[in-house]
Amino acid sequence: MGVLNVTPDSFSDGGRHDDRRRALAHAKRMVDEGADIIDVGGESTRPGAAPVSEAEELDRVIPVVEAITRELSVMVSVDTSTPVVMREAAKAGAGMLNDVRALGRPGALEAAAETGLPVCLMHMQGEPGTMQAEPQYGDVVAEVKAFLLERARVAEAAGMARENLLLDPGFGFGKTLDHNLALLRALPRLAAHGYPILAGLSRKSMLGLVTGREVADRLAGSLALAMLAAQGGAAVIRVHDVAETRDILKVLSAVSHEAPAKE
Ligand code: 7PM
Repeated sequence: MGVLNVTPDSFSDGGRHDDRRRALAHAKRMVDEGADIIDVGGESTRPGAAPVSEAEELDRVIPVVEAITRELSVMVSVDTSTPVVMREAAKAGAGMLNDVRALGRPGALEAAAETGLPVCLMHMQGEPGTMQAEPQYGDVVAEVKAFLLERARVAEAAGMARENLLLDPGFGFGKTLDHNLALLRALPRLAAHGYPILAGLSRKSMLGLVTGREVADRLAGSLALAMLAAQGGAAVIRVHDVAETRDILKVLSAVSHEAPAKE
């Protein structure tokens, strides 16, 4: 899954049309590099980011979903917690919803169920503005797992098919480095419940803490985490650097699937 941010801070100020053209070009590049899914996000979940109005989020996201659906042959995921964006994204051709609030906003459960699309349910402690202030857990693995399984149960009760749900521990969303590492080690136990796991680790601050590197210099660390997540059973890896991640996944796949013995 390739990350496509359509927040104003991610592309320069060339205006709406220019933003959309650049977003489509970036999506095309990631598809050429081997992305199976493009995750379009219009609400910055960055700690301390200003909230975005529904109208603004719709205006940023929907035209880009339409353009990618029209021009490229790839599944479009929409990173949103907003019910009206979920509905409009489905109409615009999205193939999946990705909600960092696990359908927790009023109306989100019903909206997502109506679309009939697969949904990724992610765990977050707190809200983006403040979540990294003082994350606290008794047992982070048990609590994140219980939350995700409960949200899946609620989604199924709202009419969503079990096969249409993905779970994501939400690396970096209200977690210290130790919390993130514990969740990564526990990925096989989360995957054992049978839901496909989505893991987003690319360029995250845990890599800054471990390597001391700035966001732009976290590629090697991101690839190591992608490899570990895939080995831990993640079905979808959300990344910025698609070509490089494709390569490491090919290497992992080659090692994992032993060729049939030759006569
Ligand atoms: C600042 C902080 C900017 C965090 C961007 C982010 C995930 C996601 C994001 C994830 C799922 C990022 C994040 N991360 N959706 N959306 N899982 N499902 O690093 O880990 O891209 S935004």
